[in-house]
Amino acid sequence: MTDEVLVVAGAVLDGGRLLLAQRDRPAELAGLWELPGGKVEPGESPAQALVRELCEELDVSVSVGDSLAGVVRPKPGLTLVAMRATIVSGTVRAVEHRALRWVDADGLSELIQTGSMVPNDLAWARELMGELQVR
Ligand code: DCP
Repeated sequence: MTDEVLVVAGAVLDGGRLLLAQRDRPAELAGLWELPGGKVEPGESPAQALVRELCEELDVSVSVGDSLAGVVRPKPGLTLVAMRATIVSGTVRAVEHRALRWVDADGLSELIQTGSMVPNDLAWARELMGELQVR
């Protein structure tokens, strides 16, 4: 179905920290933090889409790993998945976001507790907290 939208988000973990990006749009999400990513385009695999989106949004090349467990269906026709991504070249910069930050477990916890995460991304919060805490 052409009106089914799949969004892939990247869990970029490096040295015990997770990369989060602060949205600049739309108004209801502006200022909130997310796993960067975007819509899978026709003909792309989710992994290919994530490579493209993180190049566009963060100006880095990534290799894509496995998926996180959570699958989010916030409304009919929209599905979000998250995949691990490792930076293979470049240094992240906020091309389309308001800001970027690397968080440890405490940093992620604070953003969750203050309502500063994009709501859909809370589906991955527990798994990501677990990863950050074991390090
Ligand atoms: N989204 C989300 N959590 C993320 C990434 C995206 O909840 N970590 C949501 C926000 C939007 C939808 O998914 O409702 C699409 O995300 P983007 O706007 O980031 O995707 P694109 O950049 O591909 O969209 P467009 O090109 O249309 O601007």
